[in-house]
Amino acid sequence: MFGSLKKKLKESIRVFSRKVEQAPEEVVDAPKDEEIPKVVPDSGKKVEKVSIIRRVKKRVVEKKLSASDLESIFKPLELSLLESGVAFEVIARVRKELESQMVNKPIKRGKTESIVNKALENAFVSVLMRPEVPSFKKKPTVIMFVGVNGAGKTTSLAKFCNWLKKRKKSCVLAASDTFRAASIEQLEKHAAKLGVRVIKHDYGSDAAAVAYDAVEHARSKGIDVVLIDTAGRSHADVNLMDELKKIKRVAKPDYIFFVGDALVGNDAVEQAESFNEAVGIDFSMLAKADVDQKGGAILSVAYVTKKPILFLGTGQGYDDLEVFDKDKILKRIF
Ligand SMILES: Nc1nc2c(ncn2[C@@H]2O[C@H](COP(=O)(O)OP(=O)(O)OP(=O)(O)O)[C@@H](O)[C@H]2O)c(=O)[nH]1
Ligand SMILES: [Mg+2]
Repeated sequence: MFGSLKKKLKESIRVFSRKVEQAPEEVVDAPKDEEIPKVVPDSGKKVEKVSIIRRVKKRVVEKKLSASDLESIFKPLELSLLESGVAFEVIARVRKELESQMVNKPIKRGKTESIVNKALENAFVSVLMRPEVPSFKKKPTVIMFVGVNGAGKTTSLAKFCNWLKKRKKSCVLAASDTFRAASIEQLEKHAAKLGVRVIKHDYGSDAAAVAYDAVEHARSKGIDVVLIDTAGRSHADVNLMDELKKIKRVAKPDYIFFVGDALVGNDAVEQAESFNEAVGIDFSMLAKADVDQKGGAILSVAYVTKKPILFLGTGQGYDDLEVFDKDKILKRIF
C-alpha cells in the first residue's frame, strides 16, 4: 500500500526542499554595531574573541518564503500527487496547508526537509476523515452496496458480513444484482461459506423486489442486518441509476455504502461523487487497497464527498477488511 506514492513524495519533498534552500537567505538578528560589545582598550584578547563568536553565530540562520516563492516551487509535489491519482481539491488543500505553515515563517537552514515533511503530513491530516463506525443496533439495519462494474462490491459485502458475524450480528443477503450473469451464484457461494441466507429471484427480475423481500425476511426472522448486493453500473447510465433509486425507495436502506476500486485513483473519486449525487452515500469502502501503490483514492474520496471511508479492502480473503484508520494511513505514507 502506498509504495509508489511514498517514493514519489520522498523524491519531490527533496526537490522541493532543495528549492526552498536555494531561495534568497535573510540575515536575521545580525548584530547591530552598537550591540557588539566594544573592545575596551587594554582589555586583553578574551573580550574581543567573544564578540566575534557571537557575530558569526547570529548571522544567516533562517529565511522566509513568500506566497509566490511557494507557488513556484510547489510543482514537483503537485506533479507527484497528480500522478498518484490525488484529486485536484485535495492538492489545492495541500497547497493551502503548506502555505499557512511555510509562507512568511522562519525556515532554519538545514531543517527544510523536516519542515516540509511535517507540513505535508499536517496537510494530509486535514484531508483524511476518521469514520464513526455505526453500531448497527437498529433491527434490521439495511445496507445497500453501490458502485461501478467490478469495483469489488460483492466481495466487500461478503467481507463485511463476516465482520458483522464476528460481532455477533446475524445477516441476510439480498441478490439484487439480477443483471450480470452468474452474479446470484457468486453471492450464494459466499453465503454458503459464511453460513448466511440469500434472498433471490430470477435473473432479469426486479432488483427492488428482491431487496424488499430480504428486508421482510429479516423482519420476520429477527435478523440484525440486511446486505443488498446491486449490479455494477456507470453513473452515466440513466436507466440503471433509476433502478438504484427504486431499490432505495422500496428497501429504505439505513446506509448506502459506495464501493470503489482504490486502483483507479481519481476515477473512484469521481464515481463516488456521482453516486453520492444520485442516491446519497453514507460511507465509502475502497477495495484492492492491498494492490494500490498510488493511494490517490484513499487520500481523496472522503475529502471530496464529505463522507468518510469506513473500510479498506486489503485482499481477497474474508478477513482482509480494515476499518479506516487515519493514523495507520499516515504512518504508512510518512
Ligand atoms: N486484491 C484484492 N482484490 C479484491 C478486493 N476486493 C475485491 N477484489 C477482487 O476484485 C474482483 C471483483 O470483485 P467483485 O466483488 O466481484 O466486484 P463487483 O463490484 O461485485 O463486480 P460486479 O458485480 O461485476 O459489478 C474479484 O476478483 C475480487 O476478488 C481486495 O480488497 N483486494
Ligand atoms: Mg457483484
